[in-house]
Amino acid sequence: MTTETISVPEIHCDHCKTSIEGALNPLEGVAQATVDIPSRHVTVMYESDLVSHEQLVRAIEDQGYDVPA
Ligand SMILES: [Cu+2]
Repeated sequence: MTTETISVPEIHCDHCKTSIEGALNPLEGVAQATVDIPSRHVTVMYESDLVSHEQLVRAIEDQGYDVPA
């Protein structure tokens, strides 16, 4: 299991939290995705042989958020 923290500066409210968590948690290989609004971080626990960092980032970007490299 890999745990990664992804910075998403545009996170600002419960709506952001709901849409990002809702996009990540259903992905195969994601055990848990949690958005922390004050720090604007997404913490994801996942199986790296089932889902890649790039797929996680793409799922966040598909919700309309910029993920700085
Ligand atoms: Cu928001």
